[in-house]
Amino acid sequence: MTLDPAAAAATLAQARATRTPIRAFTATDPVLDAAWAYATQDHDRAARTAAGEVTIGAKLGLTSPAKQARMGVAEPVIGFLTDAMRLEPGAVAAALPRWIQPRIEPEIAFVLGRPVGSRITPAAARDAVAGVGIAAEIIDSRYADYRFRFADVVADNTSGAGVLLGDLRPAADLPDLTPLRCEVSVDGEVRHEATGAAILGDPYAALVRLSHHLEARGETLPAGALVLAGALTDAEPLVPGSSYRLAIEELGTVQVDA
Ligand code: 0L1
Ligand code: MG
Repeated sequence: MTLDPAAAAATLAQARATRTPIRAFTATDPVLDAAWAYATQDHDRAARTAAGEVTIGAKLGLTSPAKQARMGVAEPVIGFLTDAMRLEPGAVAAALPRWIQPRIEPEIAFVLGRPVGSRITPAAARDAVAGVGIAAEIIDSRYADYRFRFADVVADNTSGAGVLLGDLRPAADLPDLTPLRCEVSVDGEVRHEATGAAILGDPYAALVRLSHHLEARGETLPAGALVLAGALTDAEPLVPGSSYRLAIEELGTVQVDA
């Protein structure tokens, strides 16, 4: 019998709370599918809501070839963001002990100017965004050594752990995000480079994809919701004492001292 999604969500919550990584569920149950995975994620979200967390938006993951290749999952994944995940850059060092194996990655962030709940075109996706900015996402897989398959990582809320948002610019100022250059440096050394096109060919395509997901689930994100379009590059492990600089042309930088 397939593992109960409520039980899987509880196991993941326990892993998070005790900072003890677990084995991927698909290692013992390889037929677990997307429906099971999103049902598990929904249980996790309901438990967090019951504990007082407020959903503030959504995140896409594995939207770039660099991340798909590295993680061995060839399909984008979608998770949720809550207010408890928002962090200021100066708070990261103190927060490190709450994670198992944290990594940091550069993202393009959108703040919606109007609700999104049904399928939209790329042009409508641009029109739906009020503000665009750089974000640093902290991911922290609850699976040992980040070994998982599609269903596992979706169930684990796509490894979501923290979000640091840089300054926002009016989206109308930046109609084309594809050429913007991104650079990730660790302790002054450039480790990763990409452009906005790394995200599904166009970061706004991530919002189109999210709109399909929301419509299928009968869910709407309101104006003001935060959407992370996915990492432009591979992630870097957060090592205590190291400094991280994530920069995207026209969008600014996020600087983190771990
Ligand atoms: O936000 C992301 O790109 C993470 C998706 C999950 C895969 C991972 O843990 O890197
Ligand atoms: Mg990410």
